[in-house]
This record gives sequence, structure tokens and C-alpha cells, in this order.
Amino acid sequence: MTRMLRERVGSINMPPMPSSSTPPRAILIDTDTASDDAVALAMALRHPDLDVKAITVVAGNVALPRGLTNALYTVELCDRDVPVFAGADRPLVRQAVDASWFHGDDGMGGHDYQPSQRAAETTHAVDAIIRTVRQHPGIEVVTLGPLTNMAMAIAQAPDMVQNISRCVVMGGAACTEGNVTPAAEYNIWCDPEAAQMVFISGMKIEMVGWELSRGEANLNASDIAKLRAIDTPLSHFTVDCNRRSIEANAEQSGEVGIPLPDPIAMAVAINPSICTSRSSHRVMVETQSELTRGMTVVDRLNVSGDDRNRGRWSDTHPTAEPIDICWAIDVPRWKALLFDLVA
Ligand SMILES: [Ca+2]
Repeated sequence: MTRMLRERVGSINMPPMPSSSTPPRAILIDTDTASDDAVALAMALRHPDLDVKAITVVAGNVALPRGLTNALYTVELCDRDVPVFAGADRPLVRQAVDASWFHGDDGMGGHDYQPSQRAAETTHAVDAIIRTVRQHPGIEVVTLGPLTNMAMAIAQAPDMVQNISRCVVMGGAACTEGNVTPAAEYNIWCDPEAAQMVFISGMKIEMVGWELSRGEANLNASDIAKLRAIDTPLSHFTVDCNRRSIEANAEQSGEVGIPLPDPIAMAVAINPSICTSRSSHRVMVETQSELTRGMTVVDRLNVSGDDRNRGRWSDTHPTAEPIDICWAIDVPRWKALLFDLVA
């Protein structure tokens, strides 16, 4: 369990460092870096209890080169020296379909942020994931994009999953509507085959669906004013890079404010108690139907474990470890954590 922030974050040029004898938690982040990913990356990079070992980028919200640029810029903005690796430039078997309409052509609200100094590593992200996980038993993984890189890594090194203490997946829509089709959330819809491979890999997965970023969890006008008042480069960046997503949010769902699914997943990763309702269930991903492509089918009532229902689901699908589903979050605490980390 994460402790309270040991110190308030100071100047943007002086990121907080771990101060106790407890070593920081090793973490790897896989991301299709657009605006909400960037905020999530910043939260992890700025948190004193986390040691971000690697950032691996996958095609998704934006094309791979742009996602790479956005991730590198964010690392630079946070004044951290964390390696960034380029991974898959398309889903496993499907065409790439980005979400630039939601995040802006550059994924960052049209600001065209460019890193001035940093460049990506030459190692492929999949190799970097395997190497990093093997080097750091107990590492935590947070995925913020389509699961292509993770699926490829698991396929190449299935033993790797034993070293991952938990994998927090921003993805899916647990027993509710999606944001890219009525059935599916974007990250899972984008590469459903990869998601299915990851979900049945035996890894300890916590699913944080997009629905948790809706309603009161959006950053409202008051929250945005608070970020402006914090008045750091990072607090302004949090608002500015989401300029387009504010408009898109209103167009798509009629909701007002900045939706931040990736930062909410990161908040749950940082402090699991921000998730206030969770339970474990088998989850399968639809890969056959175009109607429900990428749907995360959650066995909420655990009917597949009922002998009377065997043969209806369990026998026709691979056995999988249950996945932890986050059903609700503590909205004030999620926002407070964000404000702390961008101050
Ligand atoms: Ca993302």
C-alpha cells in the first residue's frame, strides 16, 4: 500500500526523491502516449515512491512516432532520466486505427510538443519489457494503451508474467457501454487479440475501465481552475494538452470537463485504496464478432464457475485466472493525488 506523499512536490526542476529506507516500487509503463497518457506518465514520474524503470510505447491513440515524441517530451518536462522504447506500430492482426479525433492530430491538443534533447532507445519495446521484467522481480506494470507490446512480450517469454506482481490495465468497459463502439472501449477494441492473450496469460491483472473516468471523475471547471492556480509548468500542461479532449468529451458523451482514464488507472496503481469497490472475475475479450469486437465480457455473477453452467462458457474458452475489476473510485482522493503530483 502506498504511503502518503512524503513530501510535497517542489519545483518542476527538482522532482521529489524517495526519502525513506523503503525502496521505491519498480514500475514499467506501456503507453500509446496522447494527452491523458501524458498526465498519467507525469504522475508516475513525479511520485516519490515509484521508480519508473522503462516507458514502452505502442501505436494506438496516435501513430507510434508521435506517441514516442509525446512520451519523450513528458519525461523531459518532468526532468527525469527514464528510457523510452518504441514498440509495435500496429495491432497484432488488425489495421491501426488512431483516436486523433479525440486527442488532436498530435494527440496533445495540437500543441506539437517536441522534446529538445531526449531520444528513444534503440532496443525494441518488447525486448525492453522482457529484459526489465526479468531484471526486477515483483515489478508492477501499468498499461495505458492497446496491449500489443505486452502480448508480444508474453508470447516470447511466457515465464515473464511470474515476475510481475500486478498489472494495472487501463482498458475495457466492465458491464457497461464502450467509448469507441457501444460494446467496447478503445484500447481493447483496437487490438482485441492482444488483449485476450494478456487476459488469459495468468498475470495478476487489475482492470480499470474507461467508465471510471466519467461523471464526477471528469476534471470540472473548478478542478481546472485549481490546476491553473497551482501554476506550475506541469499543472498548466495537464490542462493544455487536453484542450481537444475537452471538446471531444462534450461531443461524444455530453459530459463537461477533462476525462482522464489513464491518470485514474495510474492513481489506482499508485494507491490501490483509491479503488473503493473491486472483485475478481473471469474476463474474456470478444475477437470474432465485428458487432461486439473488443468487448470485455466480465463474468460478474461468476456463472461460469457454477457446475450447472459448465459447458456454456468454461469449456469453450481457455481457463484464466480471475481478473480484479475496479467498479468504483474515490473521486476526491483521485483528484487530490493528481493535484499533489503536478504541484
Ligand atoms: Ca492511452
